[in-house]
Order: sequence, then C-alpha cells, then structure tokens
Amino acid sequence: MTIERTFGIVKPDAVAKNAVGGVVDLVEKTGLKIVGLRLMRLSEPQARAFYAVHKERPFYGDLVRFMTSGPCVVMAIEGENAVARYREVMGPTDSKKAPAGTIRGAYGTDIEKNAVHGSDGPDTAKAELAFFFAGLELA
Ligand code: 3AN
Repeated sequence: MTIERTFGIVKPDAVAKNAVGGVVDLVEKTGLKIVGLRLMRLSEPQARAFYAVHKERPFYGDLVRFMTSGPCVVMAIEGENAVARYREVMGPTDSKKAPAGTIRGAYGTDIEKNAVHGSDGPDTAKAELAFFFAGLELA
C-alpha cells in the first residue's frame, strides 16, 4: 500500500459560490484525508509561476486573471493513490463533460471556471505542495 500526497486548489469560482465545504465533503467521502488547508489569494507572480507550463497557450492570460480574481483554498490531500483518486473525484477539465458525483460536475461551469485544480502526477504533486505549503507543518 502506497500512501501518497497530492495537491488541490478550490478555485475562485467555487469559493465565490460557497462550495468550499461541498468540495471538501466530496474529497473526504472518497476516503482521502485533508492534511493541509489554507485560504489565500494568489498573487499574479504566483499564478504565472504556478501555470508556467501553459504560458504559450492562448488561454494563459485569462487563466492567470481568473486564478487571481478572488480567494482560493489550497489543500494537501493524503491517501492510497491520492493523485489518481483525487483526479477521479475532480472529473474532467471541461466541467460541461463532468459526470454528476464529481466535483466539477457539481460545482464547475466550463473549462476555465472548473472549480478545482489537482496535481497531474506524483512529481508534480511534490513540487506543487512545496510551492504552497513550504514551511507549514502538514497533519
Ligand atoms: P487539469 O486542471 O484538469 O489538470 P490542465 O492542466 O490541462 O487541466 O489545464 C490547467 C487549467 O487550464 C485548467 N484547470 C483550466 O482552468 C485551464 N484550461 C485548460 N484548457 C483550457 C482551455 N482550452 N480554455 C481555457 N482554459 C483552459
């Protein structure tokens, strides 16, 4: 059994619609544990750096604007196969294609306002957790 950690963000659209509790509830119902949780507003440099892999994509500017438009909740999530299991409960990137029962199905609007972020692999998870939880003790 491999216990893994992953990183998630409740994005500004979901925080604005009071869905923080709903997102946490869906994560916890999968059996995963929240081991770090912090409300914050991303600065523009933080958002740019966080999404640097997308900097050549046409939606990069809009994505940075959206991610800095209001507070986010950043989460450290732990459990067996946490990366894959959290991605499963998030649903597909495009909320319009997300099944009921997934976070994006419940709280997302479209491909940009898609309620949550989740690391796409164990190495990304480590880097993203370090980016947002450096120096903070996780449970
Ligand atoms: P995911 O968050 O599902 O891993 P990525 O990593 O492909 O998806 O994309 C990162 C973020 O960029 C998405 N969460 C979404 O907000 C945004 N994004 C991706 N593709 C598009 C697109 N075609 N138009 C607008 N925003 C997009």
